Amino acid sequence: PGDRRPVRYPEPALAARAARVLRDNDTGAVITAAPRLYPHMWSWDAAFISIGLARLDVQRAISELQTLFRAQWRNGMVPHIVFTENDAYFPGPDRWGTEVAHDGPQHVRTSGICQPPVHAIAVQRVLEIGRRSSAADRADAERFARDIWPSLYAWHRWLVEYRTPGSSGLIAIVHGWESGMDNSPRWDVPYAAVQPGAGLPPYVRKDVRIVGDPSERPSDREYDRYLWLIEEMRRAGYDQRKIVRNSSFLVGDVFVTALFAVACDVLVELGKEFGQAPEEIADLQEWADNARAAVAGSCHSVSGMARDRDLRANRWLDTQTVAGFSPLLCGGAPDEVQLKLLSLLDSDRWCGHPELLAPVPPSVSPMRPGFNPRQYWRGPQWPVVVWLFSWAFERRGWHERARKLRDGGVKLTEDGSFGEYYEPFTGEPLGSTDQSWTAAVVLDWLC
Ligand code: 2M8
Repeated sequence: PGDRRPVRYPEPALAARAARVLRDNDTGAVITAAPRLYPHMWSWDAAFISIGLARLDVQRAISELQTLFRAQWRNGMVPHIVFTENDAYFPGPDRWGTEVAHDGPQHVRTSGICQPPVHAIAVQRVLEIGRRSSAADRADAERFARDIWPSLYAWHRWLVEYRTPGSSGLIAIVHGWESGMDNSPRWDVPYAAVQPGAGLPPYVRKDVRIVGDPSERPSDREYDRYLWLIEEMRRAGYDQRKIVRNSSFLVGDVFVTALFAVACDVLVELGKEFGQAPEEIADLQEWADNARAAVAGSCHSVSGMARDRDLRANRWLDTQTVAGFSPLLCGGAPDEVQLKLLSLLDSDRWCGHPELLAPVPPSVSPMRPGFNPRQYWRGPQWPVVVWLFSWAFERRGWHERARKLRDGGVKLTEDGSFGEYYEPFTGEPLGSTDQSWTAAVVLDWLC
């Protein structure tokens, strides 16, 4: 495919633009996830943002992660949003009402759910970059990695203690937002069972006013369910045991589980290096093994693709999305399954689809029914997802594959708009532009 977009920045100019996006989105206290659509700190966005920031200013990268972890709940949960004063986003802190929770932080307002545990990966990356920088950056990054480790351990322990119900071993989410892939078709079946009650307080969406074309966002029907789940949790006082027991949505998330496994591996490496408690390192090793086994155990016998599990209905969810490639992130699947997944990833159903502008995995295969090239997590390509696979492939020693994904990611984003997500055939940026995590992963690729 030729170039379907008018503007194409050479790499140095693209890096300069990415750096400017991060600077412009800096409120002084946090880098917001996006200038208008997401005017707060999001948990997994902050992790990716810190990786990009480290290329510009190691100190600033460190303080971003410190800000997120200062909002960590006393039980260990890292909340999915740390709110700023801005009120342009819904649902904001009043709707969440996490003040009713016993475990919430006192000094800052947060949401009451979590997001994928990619933070250890970010800490290790900031450390690597800091070490290649000045002597002062090296010393700061090392001190930071040592000091934040117990908080990362507590976060991982929370996921194991509260979020591994049932026998699948998968980490459970209680809201599609916890997956980070909000309206992915992965969640259509479990969401169909969520019946918003008559007690759902009225609300007005703000996202559709900001994104020009509302069809790029989830539907109102989907939002009713998102808001209903929050209502259930608020009524349960954000008591995790009650939520996991009763909420109308409880799904073992295979992508979160794979990220957890590899993040535990990273924490083991950091823990050994910085002399952390051996029994905690042993816990992490065990959690990584269990999570990897759960991911491998979810693979479909024919396609090889990893599956989520609806823990309310007790059944596997066979919807095929990019999350099906989760075993490639963390390893642990039998060789024949891994080979099957790699050839599927290369095939015309995924990265090898002849019409793609950039050969990186879309959120849903263009060959699947229900694929929608413009709709959020139902088809577009997401640069952060590409970054995760390229990072994991590099770590696994698959350098050529990692390089191809990185090159594809740069091709996707070289229009310099830093879209939240991209239409896979035309490369049109969709959702928000100047999205911080897109700028951040581009910086990491280019520097
Ligand atoms: C999107 O999610 C938020 C809710 O958390 C939203 O749509 O309002 C997702 O893409 C999520 O993964 C991301 O962290 C967040 C901020 O970029 O936006």
